[in-house]
Amino acid sequence: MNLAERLDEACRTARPIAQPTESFDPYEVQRELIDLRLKRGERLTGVKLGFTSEAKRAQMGVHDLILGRLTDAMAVQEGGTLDTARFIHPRVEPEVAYLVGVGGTVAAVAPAVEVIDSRYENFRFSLESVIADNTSGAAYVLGPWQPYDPARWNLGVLFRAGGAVQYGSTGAILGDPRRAVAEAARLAGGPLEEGWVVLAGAATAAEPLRPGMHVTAEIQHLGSVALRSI
Ligand code: OOG
Repeated sequence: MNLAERLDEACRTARPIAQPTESFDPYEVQRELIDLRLKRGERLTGVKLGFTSEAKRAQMGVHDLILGRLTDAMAVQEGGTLDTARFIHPRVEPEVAYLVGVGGTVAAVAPAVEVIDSRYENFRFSLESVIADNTSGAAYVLGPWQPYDPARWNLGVLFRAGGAVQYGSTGAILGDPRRAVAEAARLAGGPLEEGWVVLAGAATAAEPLRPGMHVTAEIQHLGSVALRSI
């Protein structure tokens, strides 16, 4: 099996794989991996950025922006329940989501929680191998869309995951999270489609997602989003 097929199987069976030893083009493997999913009937719903905050770069020891793809199979309903048995070693992180409007503009903004789950053993990877693995993307939940106000970009974030509480700010994401849409279009190698979601990257370090947790991300002026795990 090639790397895309190994990653796809790891994702479907929730069994991690070893780091690749062959050489590969990271975004090309990611494209092959997403193609396998689209062939099974999944639909693209947007993109996600990774390592946009210093908290995440420091946690994972990686120092470049990365882009992954979102599909409808990854979307979880607000307030919904996620079965952790579907994943290998899932983690959750608070994010800001943007809704892409006409011509790559920002149509709306929402609080979001992303579930990441590296398909590699011990959640360890190189920049190249995490890109191939669709940047650890596993699931996401969006709160209600709010009108986008460009003046309100540096907003406080309160993140609760089980007993863990973290504080952050949306200003920690690329300095100003509006840059996320421009960076996402650049890394995607083309314009973002109207109606797509852009997850701008975590505002804090990720927390492990275990069964029986209540996870909430509350963003100043934007409201909150919740998720439960079993
Ligand atoms: C890679 C994904 C990072 C973020 O928000 O920074 C990411 C990982 O940490 O496994 O999604």
